[in-house]
Amino acid sequence: MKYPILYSFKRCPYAMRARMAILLTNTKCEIREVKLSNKPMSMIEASEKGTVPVLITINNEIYDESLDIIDWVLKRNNIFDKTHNSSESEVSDNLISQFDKDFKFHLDRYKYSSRYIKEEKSRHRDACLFILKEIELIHSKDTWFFGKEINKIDICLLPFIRQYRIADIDWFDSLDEIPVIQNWLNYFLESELLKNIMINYKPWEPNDEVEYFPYKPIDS
Ligand SMILES: N[C@@H](CCC(=O)N[C@@H](CS)C(=O)NCC(=O)O)C(=O)O
Repeated sequence: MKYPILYSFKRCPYAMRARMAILLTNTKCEIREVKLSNKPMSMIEASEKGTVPVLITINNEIYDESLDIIDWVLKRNNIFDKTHNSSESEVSDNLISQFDKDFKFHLDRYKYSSRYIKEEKSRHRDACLFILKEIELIHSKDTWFFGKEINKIDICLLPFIRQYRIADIDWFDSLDEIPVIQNWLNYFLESELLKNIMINYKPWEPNDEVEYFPYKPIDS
């Protein structure tokens, strides 16, 4: 039996969102953990831009953007279909692209400030906070962004907000301007979902025994 192949990296927020979609739809894949400093030749041959995640379907179609992987998975099993309406879908798509552009831009310059201009660190931190404050106002205040059911927006945004917190946990936790975002993130941090996508796989080498993801279905 052949399964899609997923090149992934445990802590990469893009790979995390792809793994969440794969886990929630229970799309069995062969997983290949990538060490970014030593990318497998077969991954570069499939996608020369050299970023994770990369998904190769059993028909040899290549998806090398996390959102395309999520869409491919959802096309086969749209678990989010009935959980939000079309205006929410629009909000969702807009916020996801804002995150991938603006939030990520400032997050990199805040989190990895040594690679950028040091003095600008707090400016980038505040630019991210500004975006989070806007989201605070439109969040359902329920478990997930649009209510009780998890959606694409949750899996796409939360890995980046997690990274933002990790840059300075005490500072993030002491903020009093974004209680809804903090609750949302905390729920995610304590979830089975996060636990089940953060499995330690050793970096893949061509002759290794096949490892599968999901490791086990989410509800077992
Ligand atoms: N737009 C891509 C971005 C993927 C990306 O930048 N992944 C990072 C890891 S978080 C990466 O692979 N970087 C390549 C490297 O560090 O060599 C996506 O959504 O999949």
